[in-house]
Amino acid sequence: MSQASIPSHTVIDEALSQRIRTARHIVFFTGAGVSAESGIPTFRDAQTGLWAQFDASELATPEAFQADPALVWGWYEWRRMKVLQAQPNPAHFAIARLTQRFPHATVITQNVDDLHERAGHSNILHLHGSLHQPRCFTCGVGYSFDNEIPVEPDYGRRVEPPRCARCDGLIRPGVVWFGESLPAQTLQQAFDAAAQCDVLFSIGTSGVVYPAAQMPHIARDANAAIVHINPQPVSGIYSDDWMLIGAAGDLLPKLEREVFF
Ligand code: BJW
Ligand code: ZN
Repeated sequence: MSQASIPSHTVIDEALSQRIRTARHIVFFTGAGVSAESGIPTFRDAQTGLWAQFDASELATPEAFQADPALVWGWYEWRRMKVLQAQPNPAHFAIARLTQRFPHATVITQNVDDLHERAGHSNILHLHGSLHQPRCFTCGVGYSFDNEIPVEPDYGRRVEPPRCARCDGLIRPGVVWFGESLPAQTLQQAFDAAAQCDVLFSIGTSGVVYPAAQMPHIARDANAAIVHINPQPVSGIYSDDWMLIGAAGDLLPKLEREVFF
């Protein structure tokens, strides 16, 4: 097996169907592309991605938050409001249905939205945290949005972050910024699932952010079938991988129909 620029498997063939039907443990590893069809912007898509419009170093690092907490908090509140107004799409629902078909299924997401949960799946491994679970920057205690009046979804608006009830520190978004460690237990559970699965779907991710991007490599090393689903070919594909080109919201229901009906 070798790294390949042109993948040899590009359709849902009988070999893939067999691998899926006989799998005991399946992993769905998802990225921003899975929520794109719900209207949530990705990060690195050329025209529409967040990093095409915003500077990651000014918004997605602990240093950025310390330098200008209201800028960072306002931007994340804008994104949280977009998610609250969005609905899960056919990809989220297909993943939730497909997980029911296997003795073991693990959903590992890099996404900070809650659209997998709202599609009916309760036990999601969130590698990069959640927009919905902020915490104190100083002491780490969780903060509840329960009584908050949402801010307008205006991405230019600065919003002062709330204060911690315990130590009066600033409340920060509950996401994992560049240079920060991922939640250790969640990461270990994800590594374990990748190492034990028979098929890993890598869906809607550019696969450039580590350590999350290790998941397909760990699964491949354990002889799992790797299936990439993306409208464009992703880098780091191996010759034995499947690369299904298209939108997750189209391809996952199609795959479900072709493999199981
Ligand atoms: C569709 C679709 C449709 C569109 N259907 N598909 C050099 C080498 C290696 C590593 C490093 C390095 N320098 C620094 C690092 C470490 C760094 C890293 O990996 N950087 C790389 C970018 C180079 N990693 C970290 O810092 C991590 N921590 C860490 O390593 O700790 C140890 C450490 C300590 C001290 C110093 C250094 C290291 C933490 C990473 C945290 C990432 N955080 C973000 C932001 C979260 C908060 C927020 O939401 O604002 O997480 S970055 C951003 O990227 C976000 C995402 O979860 C993550 C991955 O993006 P994703 O999901 O792949 O989205 P895109 O936009 O990239 O791709 C979307 C894809 O969807 C595209 O392919 C489209 O084609 C496709 N698509 N429509 C299906 N309809
Ligand atoms: Zn505190």
